[in-house]
Amino acid sequence: MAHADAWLHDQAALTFQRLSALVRVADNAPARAALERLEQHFVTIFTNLHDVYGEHYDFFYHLLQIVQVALDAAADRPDELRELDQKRIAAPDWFQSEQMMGGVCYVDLFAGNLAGIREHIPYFHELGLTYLHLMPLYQAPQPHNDGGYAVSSFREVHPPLGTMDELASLARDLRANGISLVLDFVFNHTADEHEWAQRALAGEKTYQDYYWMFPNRTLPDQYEANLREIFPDQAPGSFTWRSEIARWVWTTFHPFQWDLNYANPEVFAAMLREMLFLANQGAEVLRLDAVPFIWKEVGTNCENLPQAHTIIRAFNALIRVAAPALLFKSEAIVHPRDVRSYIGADKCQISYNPIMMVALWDALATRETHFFAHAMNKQFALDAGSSWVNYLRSHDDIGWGFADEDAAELGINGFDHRRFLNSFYTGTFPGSFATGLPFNFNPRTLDMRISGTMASLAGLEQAESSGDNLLIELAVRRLLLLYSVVLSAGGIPLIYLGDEVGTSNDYSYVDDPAKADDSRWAHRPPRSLPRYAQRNDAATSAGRIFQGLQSMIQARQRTTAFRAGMTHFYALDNRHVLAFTRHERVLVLANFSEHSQQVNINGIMSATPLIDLLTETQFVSDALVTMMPYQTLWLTPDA
Ligand code: OTU
Repeated sequence: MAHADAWLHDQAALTFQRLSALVRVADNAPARAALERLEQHFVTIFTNLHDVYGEHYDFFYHLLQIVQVALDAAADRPDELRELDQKRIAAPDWFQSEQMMGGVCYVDLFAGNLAGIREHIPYFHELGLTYLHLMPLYQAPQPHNDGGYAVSSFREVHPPLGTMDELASLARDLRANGISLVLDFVFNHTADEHEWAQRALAGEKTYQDYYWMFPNRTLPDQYEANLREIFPDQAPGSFTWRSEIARWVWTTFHPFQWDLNYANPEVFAAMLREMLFLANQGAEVLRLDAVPFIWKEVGTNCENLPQAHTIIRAFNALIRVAAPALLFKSEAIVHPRDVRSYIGADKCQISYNPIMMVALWDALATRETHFFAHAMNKQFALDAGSSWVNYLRSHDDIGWGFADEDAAELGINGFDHRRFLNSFYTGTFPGSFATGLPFNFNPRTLDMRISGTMASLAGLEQAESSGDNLLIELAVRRLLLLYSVVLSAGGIPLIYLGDEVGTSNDYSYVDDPAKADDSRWAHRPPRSLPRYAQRNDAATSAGRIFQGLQSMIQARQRTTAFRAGMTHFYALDNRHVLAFTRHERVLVLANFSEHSQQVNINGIMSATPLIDLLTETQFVSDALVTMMPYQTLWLTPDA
């Protein structure tokens, strides 16, 4: 241990002694257990908080406050969740299981309200879900709230959806049915209607210090010189003038989303309180929204700074004290290096995998899989105790965030390739099957992202409107091909509900003035009654996709080799076919071309006969495997 570390450890031990005499701890067993966990995690808590707040003259006071928040939340934690804590401590790798299967939806769009979600529990079972992410359902400004990502109160559910008590009881019902509730923790910013923002607007200095505020353009101009614009179309710039207080307010996203100032330790304590409140309602995973942006330093782009990681580590350690069952999911849609930097047992245990998501859409457009294999071999493996959430699209746009270095190693020019992908997925590239929409074209950088549902991006929308059965068949196969990779690569697969029955883009958002300028609404369609009604009819595309996906999910859940970890990617001679092995037991082959292909699996999996887990048929092969257009095989030795 370095000298400075040893000094800090000694300080931590001394500090714990002083602090444990000052904190309030209820006189009961659970409170004493929380204090023990505090002692166990104190070095981590102390060193990380000291890193970001140690310079404050009253650091010890803030430390005491923060620790008290954790102990109070531990005391308030319902018994049932304490039992869950014990269960998760005993089996910390639960989320890496092959049983894990995720779904995500907006409460109102999928089921009207929370009561409607409860009624769909049998459906979630039918599909095989064990993880349900209900997108922001909190009180939010109307009608402009960035799809709920501007939160006015983390403690209140948006009234038309239900109440916080209903949410807590839904969490219990879901858990009783083997489904973990995932909620958003939108912690980079609050809505300008949040009480803190309102009090800041009323002139209270304490709350003005919760945010980033400037009397003139001097500092905003200095910061802005290096900032990326996230929504250049709808919300150019990163600061908003508020005449009520004559201040420029930092607003990375929309003007009504105010960035919180984590350089202020009171903000850390206040947000910890909100976070633990949600944990105690029964959320098992909190999705940390917009992680990269939580720390700012002039002269930097204010994304992915070291202190952002320190803050996550401090939150993580405090969670171990107050709500040990809870996991963090990182939402960092940035350069692969930075995506990976937030993941770990001591930071976010799980993370969206935008790296694989982008590589899959790339392979689908190009019919070539070498970039996929190359990028995944560099970027996919994670440390023990963490896992990917593998997905194909979310409620957000798709940005082509692959590493230019990785592309260059294969002779691909990143900038040109992004322009190709944008042209392909908006359907302007000749022969494209996609009907995606542009999102936030930036004329300065020529950057652009894509909106679209699975059905629209993979060609089903176009095929169905042509009525051509062959095209429909190809589109269905493309969808199942993509899911077959997401389900087998390692990590929690996540389906945006509606995609499993092939729902197309919903273009009606253009008629709603509150949504018209944000094409992401095209891929947030309401639950399609007719398509869900067809889900068991194999004569329909909805039925083909649903049944295909359902049986793949069942095959995944029967196969322990699909638990997280140990994925090795191969670059085959045949560039159209993607190949990887799982725990050296299963070989996944996926043909990304609409033509039959032959591949040689010699040297990857030699045992014969093999079983295809998808069709449960025996597969006697020599080294050469013939694959149908867009076919996937999950091959394992016939034991
Ligand atoms: C997230 O996304 C949410 O998923 C969005 O729905 C919100 O609009 C936004 O935060 C603000 O709360 O830029 O285009 O690297 O990429 O946080 C979507 C992270 C986004 C950002 C991400 C953001």
